[in-house]
Amino acid sequence: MPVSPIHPPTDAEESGLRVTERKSAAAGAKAVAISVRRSFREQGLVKTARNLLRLNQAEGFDCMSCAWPDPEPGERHTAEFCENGAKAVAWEGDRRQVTPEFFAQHPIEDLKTRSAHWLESQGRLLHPMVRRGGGTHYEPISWDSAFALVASHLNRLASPDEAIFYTSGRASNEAAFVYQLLVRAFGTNNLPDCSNMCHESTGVGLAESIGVGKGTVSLRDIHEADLVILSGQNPGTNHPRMLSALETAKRNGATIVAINPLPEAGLFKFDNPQTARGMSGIGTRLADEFVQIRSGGDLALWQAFGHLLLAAEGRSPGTVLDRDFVERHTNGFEEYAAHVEDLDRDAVVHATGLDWSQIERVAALLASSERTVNCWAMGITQHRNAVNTIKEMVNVALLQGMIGKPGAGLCPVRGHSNVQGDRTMGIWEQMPDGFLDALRDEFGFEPPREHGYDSIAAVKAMDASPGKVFVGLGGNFSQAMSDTGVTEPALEKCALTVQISTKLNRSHAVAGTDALILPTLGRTEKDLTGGHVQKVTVEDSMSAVHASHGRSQPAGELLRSEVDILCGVARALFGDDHSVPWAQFATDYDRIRDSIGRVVPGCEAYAEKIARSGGFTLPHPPRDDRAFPTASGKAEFTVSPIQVTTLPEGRLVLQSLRSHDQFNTTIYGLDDRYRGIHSGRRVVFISPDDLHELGYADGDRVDLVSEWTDGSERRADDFRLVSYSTPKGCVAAYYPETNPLVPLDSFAEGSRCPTSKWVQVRLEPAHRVV
Ligand SMILES: Nc1nc2c(c(=O)[nH]1)N[C@H]1C(S)=C(S)[C@@H](COP(=O)(O)OP(=O)(O)OC[C@H]3O[C@@H](n4cnc5c(=O)[nH]c(N)nc54)[C@H](O)[C@@H]3O)O[C@H]1N2
Ligand SMILES: Nc1nc2c(c(=O)[nH]1)N[C@H]1C(S)=C(S)[C@@H](COP(=O)(O)OP(=O)(O)OC[C@H]3O[C@@H](n4cnc5c(=O)[nH]c(N)nc54)[C@H](O)[C@@H]3O)O[C@H]1N2
Ligand SMILES: [Mo]
Repeated sequence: MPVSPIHPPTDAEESGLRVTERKSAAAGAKAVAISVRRSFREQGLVKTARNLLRLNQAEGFDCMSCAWPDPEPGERHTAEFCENGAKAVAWEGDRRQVTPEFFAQHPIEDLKTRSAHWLESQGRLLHPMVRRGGGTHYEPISWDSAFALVASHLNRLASPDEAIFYTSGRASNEAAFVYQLLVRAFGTNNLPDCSNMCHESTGVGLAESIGVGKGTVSLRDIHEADLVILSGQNPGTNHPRMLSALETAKRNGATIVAINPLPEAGLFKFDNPQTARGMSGIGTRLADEFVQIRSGGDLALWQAFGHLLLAAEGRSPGTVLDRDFVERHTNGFEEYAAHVEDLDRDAVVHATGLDWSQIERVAALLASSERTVNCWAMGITQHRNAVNTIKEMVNVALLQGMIGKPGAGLCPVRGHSNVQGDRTMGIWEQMPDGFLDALRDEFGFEPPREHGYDSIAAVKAMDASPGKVFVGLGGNFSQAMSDTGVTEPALEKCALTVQISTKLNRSHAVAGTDALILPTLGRTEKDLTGGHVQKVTVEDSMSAVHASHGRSQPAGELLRSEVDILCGVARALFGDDHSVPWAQFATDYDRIRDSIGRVVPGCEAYAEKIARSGGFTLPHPPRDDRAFPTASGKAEFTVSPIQVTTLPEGRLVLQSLRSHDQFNTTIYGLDDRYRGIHSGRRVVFISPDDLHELGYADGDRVDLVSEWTDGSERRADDFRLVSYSTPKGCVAAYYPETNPLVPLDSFAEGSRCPTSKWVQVRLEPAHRVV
């Protein structure tokens, strides 16, 4: 069943696409120059200086570009930000404005022809807008009429489960708490979120193995580690402040191992712009060992590490394993040991594409390490076997007791700045009963117990039965989700779509019959809801919760905070005689925090704790006490088979990833400096061997065709081939251009995270010339 090619609108500048040498170091003076220049252009001089100095300071605002933690208040630099954080701040501080006149000039059909870069580059959304009855244009609407429209649609649904409430990971804890409360008071658990496409596999894998779905380290642990392993992540682009932590670890004598199909610049050398060494380009070398693994080979690799550690322990008993930890704190060691003893070495070499000698070298580093920190991101979570891969990494950590001791632990590196906090606050389609009971006791209504839709189920439901209501608290669902060719029409089948957004994106153009755009304040902006300055709180990748104070002048007078908007919807829906004090929540966020303190585990006395400079860290039993809240009360060793996939002749594995010039679906610009790509995004990175074997040359243009097990095919057309250092058989291209290629049913077992890093494709000569 072939699906017609999808060619989302491309920027005119793409015709100037240039390819140069890739870089082998990240940051440096150029990064600072670029961030400051971009800031000036978008925000002007005064705002730039003010905003950059407040970024990640104790009394400033939390950077929205990633979830990497801040150092202790006394240990922060004057400039605690990175190039990409500065870009995110400048992007939000944009002086350009999307006015009602803009929407009068640009019918929705026109918006649909525009590229992601163009849409977001129009500036900040300023006015609530509505499209009625499938009309051609968005028109202005008052806030009260907008709230009434949402309420009337929701009230008309046959069941609350006909509504879907998506969250992107930027919402503050207060907004997230109010949102899930609104949704559950309405009567559904349909709370899909971006985490479903991101670290869901981590949450599931860690919860099964150690009883808590979050990482076990603090920033200090990274500084004190003697071995840091970076699997499936590109910190130079996506978590640049992590490079400072790695630099500190390195200075303290750590060894760094990077496991990645691509030699990402930030894995090798960091020119820290905060230091003279960095600015002069001398910098700090990072990875001591680069393991250029084939896509999806990580489970096999970690099983081989387990095998080799056990063998090393066998040779010199008492030197490699932490027997005491294994005995006291774990379950299932014998089965695991028997399974990995029997390792199929050929399968490992085939799955990973690595030399056995390199695997042995890294295993020897593990064996001799007293303190290992293991970090990972999307290169691990977005695979079919992601959950088992994470559990396999945990197996190795358990062997050596690398949980709950200084300088060691598991470090999933989160994506969106508050994605972890949103989950803590109840944004999840399957919150446990304890949380729902607490919600009932606090607010006096019975929350629904049946699990709701995750992101995939949401698309299927919208597709299968038209007439639903979709609400997006931030994000860009149409582009973030897999299978664009299914997701977009599914959204368009809705009776109402509501997007609470800061900037224009494609999800505003692929809209329901009725559609609302509700413009909101960003994290950097002063929130004067209720007539006084409000702060919000967020949680970072290491479970530290702290306040964020927006200080800059809002982009427009009509903008409302997310909390205010959600309370407005709730009041229209439930009236003022409701068991939840919506009106008070909207005027005083401390009231929300009081409730958070009583409902959310670990947040007792929330308001007082976040008043402290630097905030507080949520409890984490495995990290704090080596206590494992699993069913057995112990950390679980698990046994997973190694599955080796052999692709048919001429087929490749495609991974979709981020360029240096984007934040998820927000495209800041068309360059990917470290990988040598300029003025274009429709590229495929491919190994010279594959080019040769398939009869193509660097610079050729191809269409990508993905092939799914049911025989269906999906196409994305016109990409330039770029000869690149990537394992044979593994190619890479950017997200979201490649999302049309990821079948909706291609997801990780156990977590249902789309397999954005593993899609079987073939290349065809481009049939369309741009
Ligand atoms: N500037 C910026 N910052 C961001 C974001 C952004 O878009 N821009 N996004 C934020 C979000 S939401 C997230 S989730 C994070 C994403 O941060 P990352 O996870 O770093 O993002 P990706 O670009 O998806 O990169 C995945 C990496 O995994 C590697 N990889 C792919 N397949 C495999 C595999 O099978 N095995 C191994 N070992 N590696 C593999 C790729 O080569 C690539 O280096 O960043 C956050 N921060
Ligand atoms: N193929 C492929 N697909 C992927 C991925 C991949 O690696 N490959 N990665 C996945 C991952 S890890 C993630 S997290 C998702 C991301 O999915 P999303 O979180 O849905 O997408 P974003 O691009 O981060 O959302 C951008 C929009 O958020 C809005 N926004 C920005 N700031 C704010 C704010 O403060 N408040 C509100 N209300 N709105 C705001 C703006 O309107 C902006 O256009 O995508 C996933 N999709
Ligand atoms: Mo993410």
